[in-house]
Amino acid sequence: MRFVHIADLHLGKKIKSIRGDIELDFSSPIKQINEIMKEFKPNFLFVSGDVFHYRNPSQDAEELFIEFLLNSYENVDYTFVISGNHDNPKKLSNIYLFNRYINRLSRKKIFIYTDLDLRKDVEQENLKPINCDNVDIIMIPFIEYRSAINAFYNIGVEKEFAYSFVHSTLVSKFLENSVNKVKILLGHMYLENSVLSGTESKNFINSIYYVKSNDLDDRIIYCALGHVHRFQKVGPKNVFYSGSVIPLDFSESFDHGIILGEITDKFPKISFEKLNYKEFMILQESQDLFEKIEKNKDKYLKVLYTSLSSEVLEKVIKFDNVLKIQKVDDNSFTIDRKSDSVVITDAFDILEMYRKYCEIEKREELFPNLINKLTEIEKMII
Ligand SMILES: [Mn+2]
Repeated sequence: MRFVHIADLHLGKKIKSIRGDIELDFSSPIKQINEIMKEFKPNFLFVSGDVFHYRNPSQDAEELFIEFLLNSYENVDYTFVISGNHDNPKKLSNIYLFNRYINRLSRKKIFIYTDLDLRKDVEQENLKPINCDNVDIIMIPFIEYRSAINAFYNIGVEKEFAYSFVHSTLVSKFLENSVNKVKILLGHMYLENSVLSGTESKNFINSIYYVKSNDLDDRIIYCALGHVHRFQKVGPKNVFYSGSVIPLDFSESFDHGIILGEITDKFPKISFEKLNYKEFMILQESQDLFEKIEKNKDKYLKVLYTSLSSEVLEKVIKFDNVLKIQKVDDNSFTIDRKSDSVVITDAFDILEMYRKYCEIEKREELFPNLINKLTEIEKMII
């Protein structure tokens, strides 16, 4: 049995730049994935969440995804899609309406499963894997912390373990109804010990969202994960993030692509296929800055400087490939990403979460006025 595992497409994502919003090119990577599938002929395609970047994706982004799904009808027997934290579950369900109809007419199938579906199945005690050609597929879309905790409010597990516990409970419920030996899990989650990239949503990659590797059942022979944007295997088991299919901003200067897998006798063999895409590159102020900008016409550039004159800067921003310029303090050009993955200790503390958001995203402090208002509101709720 052969499969393709992709995740974190973030279709429609735009980059803020000195010349306005730049739309990333997704049609080329999608085309490449289609071509790979045509050649590799997988039985299964796994899309592990974050299909769209914005909750209300553009018409173009939506069209691209629908075309991608139609293409997978040609090249793949079974396609599975789960929702990620970026996805609007309603949007994905609506796209699924068409596929549900086509599914009835075709031997080939497409399944889209969102957190709303999961919630419904939990309520109706109807958690069971989808069985295709003697393979059991378990799907766990991204679950928001609060709804995870609400679903299992009386579990009596400490807060920091609760989220992981909810996942292990769900997996074992699914497994109770699993009959086939080959069990595959699709999930959109932040696994403990995974190595982050720079573009995951800060609100969903803190320690309360940790899922422990041990909570992923040993009987699952391949975990196709999404959420962390860097391709990697986590731990000794066959737990893989395929990473985002293309770099999503300047913090992702490592290889991006998709996973091809083949399972014989319960042992998955995995290979990583890098795609061709436009790269992001950070240039530092130097004597040969203009040559470097010229030489990297095919990349998106960000220029860091300490002391360039405004005349030089004006010349710099005339180059189409320069998306950002940034003045950095002192002579160290190091950008500290560590401070960006600040641990948010209490997900119930809205004020604290918003403060962190402002600190990380906007790099500014909260207005005292807002603090007072929010505190008032909180008091009303409690
Ligand atoms: Mn993502």
